[in-house]
Amino acid sequence: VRMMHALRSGFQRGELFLAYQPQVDLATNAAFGAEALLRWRTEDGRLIGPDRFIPIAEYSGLIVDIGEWVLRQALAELVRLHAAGHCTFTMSVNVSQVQFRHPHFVDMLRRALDDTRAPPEYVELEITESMAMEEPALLVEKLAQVKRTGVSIAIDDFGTGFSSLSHLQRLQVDRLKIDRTFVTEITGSARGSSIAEMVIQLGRNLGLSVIAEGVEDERQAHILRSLGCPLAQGFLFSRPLTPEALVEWLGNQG
Ligand code: G
Ligand code: G
Ligand code: MN
Ligand code: NA
Repeated sequence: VRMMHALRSGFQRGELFLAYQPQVDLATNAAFGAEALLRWRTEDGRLIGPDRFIPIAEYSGLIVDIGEWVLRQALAELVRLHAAGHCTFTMSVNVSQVQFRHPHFVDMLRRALDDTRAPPEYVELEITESMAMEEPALLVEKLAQVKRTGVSIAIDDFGTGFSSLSHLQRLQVDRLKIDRTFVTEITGSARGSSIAEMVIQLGRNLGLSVIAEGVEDERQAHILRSLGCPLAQGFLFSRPLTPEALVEWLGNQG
């Protein structure tokens, strides 16, 4: 309860900010986009990660306002990046299930796109695999509405849930994100690499884009390339960056 109050006042005081982690094409290592990641710098200077405060934001309902702020912030950054000459850059934004289920979610998305003048075709929303498995009929319809705004959809943490093939086919998703745990296991156990391999294969068979997350070293990148994984993000390429550092990092990429 104390953290909930601290989060509410911290949010109002502007203590939340976004970090942007570049996403790259594995064939060339060139960045094509970034994922916006939420951070909380508290009054006393501590940095708190989303894993700790998103559940509280969801439980308290604060996530609806925070999520709208995150979306608008990320869309505004996308517009700045395009204006700075990175005109095909994409922006991925995480969406909580509480936020997504809110009856006004699609209206909120449309207004945010209109107000910021962000081009929807360069915007991706990330929903988790556990969300993608729930309430099939409602979800299919809502995703269809979201897709009509022009944004694309990625399934985050893919491989941790149990999406059936037929269910996945009914959802209008565009991309699967291989969960970091399967990337970590790729150099070790055969089973770890087989899950990553399965997701890459699944993406190919269903005509979906695939991105590996949490890529930390060259060995992992090499194996992913050999498995035919097209895209990646992780510390090997870059940590999440401030907007200024992202622009500088993109400049240094040449
Ligand atoms: O990189 P990081 O440790 O910040 O991410 C931890 C988790 O928090 C990830 O699962 C990520 O998807 C989630 N996350 C990061 N930013 C946001 C956000 O803006 N909204 C929501 N709902 N989840 C986020
Ligand atoms: O949305 P998602 O849960 O996938 O968020 C990605 C999380 O993983 C964020 O917390 C981000 O900071 C973190 N992350 C990004 N790249 C790496 C990496 O290479 N290694 C590890 N351990 N974490 C990473
Ligand atoms: Mn994510
Ligand atoms: Na993830």
